[in-house]
Amino acid sequence: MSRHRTQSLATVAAVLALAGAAAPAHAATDPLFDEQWALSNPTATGAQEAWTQSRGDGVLVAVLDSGVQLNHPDLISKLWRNPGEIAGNGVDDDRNGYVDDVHGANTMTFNGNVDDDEGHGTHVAGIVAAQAANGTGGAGIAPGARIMAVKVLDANRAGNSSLLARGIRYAVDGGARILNVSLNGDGTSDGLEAALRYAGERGATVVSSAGNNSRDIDATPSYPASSMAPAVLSVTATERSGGLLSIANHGLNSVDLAAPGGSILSTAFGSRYELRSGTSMAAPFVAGALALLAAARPELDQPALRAALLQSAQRPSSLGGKVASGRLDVGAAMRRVVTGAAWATPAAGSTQTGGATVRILAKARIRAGRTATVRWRATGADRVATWRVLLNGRRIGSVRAGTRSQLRKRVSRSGRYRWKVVGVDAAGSRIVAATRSFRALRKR
Ligand SMILES: [Ca+2]
Ligand SMILES: [Ca+2]
Ligand SMILES: [Ca+2]
Repeated sequence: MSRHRTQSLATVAAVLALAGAAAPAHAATDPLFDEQWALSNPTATGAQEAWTQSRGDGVLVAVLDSGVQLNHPDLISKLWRNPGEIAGNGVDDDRNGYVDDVHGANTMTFNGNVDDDEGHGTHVAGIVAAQAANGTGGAGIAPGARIMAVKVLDANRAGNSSLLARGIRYAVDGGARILNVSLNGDGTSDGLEAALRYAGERGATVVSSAGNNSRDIDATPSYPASSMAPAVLSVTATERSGGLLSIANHGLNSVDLAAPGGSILSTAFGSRYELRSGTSMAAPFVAGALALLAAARPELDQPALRAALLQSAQRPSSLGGKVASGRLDVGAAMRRVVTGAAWATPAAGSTQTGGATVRILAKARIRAGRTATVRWRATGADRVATWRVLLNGRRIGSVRAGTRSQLRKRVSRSGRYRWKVVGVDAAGSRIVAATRSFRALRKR
């Protein structure tokens, strides 16, 4: 038996906001979204492009970790429910070995007590599937997915390979085909390897963090990431700059993919939100990416979806020799699995909700130092009370509907910019939104 643990706790950076706290920016959607760089920066993971096709609706993702805060406001609606189990009757109704395992199981106590007592699992679960567009916190990469909470770590975030093996079998038997394992140990065991093979034989993927020892795990393995079982998809972590996170493990043979893992904002224990860093944060972006692909192409099996992710990865030179493929680009992977006429194309520069549309009219290029103007045209948007205008995610103004439909802002620096216009109703709920990019050229 080998000891396994998560390693991200020491890097908790900050508590950013309380659930339900006043959120002035775009409260109708997700007030912390702009701080979630892995999602709000369109090129960090390609999630926004993938979302044009899929939100991961209904796909089950098992989070094998310290548990999940079940009543977190951004997670409460995202939980899997075991159809064969009656809650709170003290009976193992579906005879799977776990009493009252309604939202998942605790592999130490053989019951459904999966409440998080550490915080790590709650953070990981939110990266996968935190609820989007509910006016609270941030969003997950696959906000339509469901979370099965499998508690394999104790309050000291320690576990072992036999608890993990048990959790893998539970998740697979419960119907999960995407498992996230953000924990690592220096050794493996026959039982763990058998469970990983079992997952593969039943068509599941075990997304595993590469670990945070700044080492080459081809030379010094870390499990389950280094396991040769084909179901294992191991993930290292990148910084916002795109380079490898300094603590992240690497390995040309044993690390498959890189994904954002530096300063990741997600749900925290105690109905909060916080930043954490580590490969533990990178793996769930990949698990969620698989959920997006699975929802878009439910007839494709996990090996095909894994191949799409690996073949479409970005290959920056900074990751050369460190990772077998490259950096996650789920937008490119989506283009690989959804092709031709199947690709759903929204009208350029507009999104539509309940019959309302808005279209942004703005120059594609201006000269830095000049004033940029955004205009918008809405149809069927009678319920919109206020138009909010953002530039690169920062609110620059609000306009009462029916008064005017343009705003101006001086742009001092050259570079890429993005307008966003959001129409909200009198209660602050989002009705419609559109984005449009432009480039400010260097001053002459
Ligand atoms: Ca049961
Ligand atoms: Ca029961
Ligand atoms: Ca949210």
